[in-house]
Amino acid sequence: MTRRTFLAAASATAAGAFPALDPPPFGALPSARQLAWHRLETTAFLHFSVNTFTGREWGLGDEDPNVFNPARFDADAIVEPLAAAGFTGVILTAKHHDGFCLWPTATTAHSVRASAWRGGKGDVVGEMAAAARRHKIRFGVYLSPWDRNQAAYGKPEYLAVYRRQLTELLSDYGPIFEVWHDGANGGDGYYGGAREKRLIDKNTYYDWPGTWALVRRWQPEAVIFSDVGPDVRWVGNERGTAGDPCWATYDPVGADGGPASPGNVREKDSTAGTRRGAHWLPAECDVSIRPGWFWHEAENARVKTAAELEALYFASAGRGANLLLNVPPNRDGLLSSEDIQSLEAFGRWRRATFARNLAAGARVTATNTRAPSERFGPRHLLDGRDDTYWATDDATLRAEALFDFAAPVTFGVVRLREAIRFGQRIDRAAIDGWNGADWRPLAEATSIGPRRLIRLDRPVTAARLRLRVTEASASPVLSEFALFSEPV
Ligand code: FUL
Repeated sequence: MTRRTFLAAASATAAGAFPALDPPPFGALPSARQLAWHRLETTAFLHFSVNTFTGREWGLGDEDPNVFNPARFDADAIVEPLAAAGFTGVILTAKHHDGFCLWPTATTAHSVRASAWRGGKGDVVGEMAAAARRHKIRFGVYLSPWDRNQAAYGKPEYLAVYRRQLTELLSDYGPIFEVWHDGANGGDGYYGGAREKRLIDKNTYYDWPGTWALVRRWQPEAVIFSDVGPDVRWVGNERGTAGDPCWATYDPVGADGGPASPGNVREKDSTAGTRRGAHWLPAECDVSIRPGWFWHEAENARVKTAAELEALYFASAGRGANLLLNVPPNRDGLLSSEDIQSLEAFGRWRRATFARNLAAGARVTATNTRAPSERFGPRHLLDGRDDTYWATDDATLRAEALFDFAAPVTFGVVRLREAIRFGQRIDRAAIDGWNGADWRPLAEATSIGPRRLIRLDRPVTAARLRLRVTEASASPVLSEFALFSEPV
């Protein structure tokens, strides 16, 4: 092969064809299922159960299944506004702590089968999964480990029930992208009429490794979420905000400093993660569009505005986490108009803001580029692809990329991405604008990872910009530099 054709082939096949040329990976690395999850960026949560009808947040487990009667339930009408606003998946509470199952499970009578809704023939899980497929977004399930209805809860027998429920959900409804294991575990409940308090040992009761093996067996591509992963971690708060920095690596520690497990984690560590941690365990920011997780009439006037959703987006997805926004269906089995209005306005803002990378036409040079430059040059920052990147020599940790524009650009948002399959390498970066005489600092960022969004206080106009990697733990490997302008 001549040098020319060799280089052409090398840059055409970005991933792995000539691994000897690639930067050596640094630290913990994402799995293929985690890489796919990172791309989802924003997904939606649907809290829906007997609580929707009783007004509670945590049902006791003694609810009459007949209270669940969403007369106008329409899965497409729920999914459509979410998909239109850029949510790439939905996670449904197939069972919340009250134990009421939204699918006709064989494991308990406490399900939609016992409800008057559709004469006991309804299946919320099946209809939501099908609607998600029709709207080309992913479908995931929340299955509460805590079950305040089950007589067996707290005894060894319950584990088999939980695993059968999980198996039904993972084998009967097509591809599942995420399985959500909540951390709330044990306490007062109905428990088949015992009405008592039952506590469990959070570290041992569920034999989590064995339960997770079931997920891998039935849905090998699904990510598993819990306080401790193993694929995706809770961000440590329910406000929807990641830390700054928010590292994708994390070594969870139990609340008491011992081993961690779902429901037993030192929450304050989860928000920032662990720099140089041994596990790639990125954060997910779950937050509700309303004060509560379930729909309550009294909260119709307290739905977050589009401006609040935008701020949440910057504080979660903008710091490299994923946003999991809860939009709870109401008693009709639909989203309320207040929620839909906020979603629509948020979606309009997203489309208008991120439609076009204003830096795409810039001429770009760099202080250092790894050889061969055709393959690793800084132009890859602007090509809109996530499989190509600018990389420097192994020993070069600090480097700059310079962007020259034919005409000045006005922007208010900057987006940076690392090529995370090589690990999270950059510790700090800065962006400066040339004002004709000097470089003026515009913005700084710590962790970047799959995505870092910087929203400037006010729009800036410049014809020359500089991106500086000021601190890195390994030679920087960046796949994107993008500029955007928010609609006024
Ligand atoms: C918590 C639960 O207790 C809430 O009800 C809700 O489901 C939230 C997402 O997780 O731990």
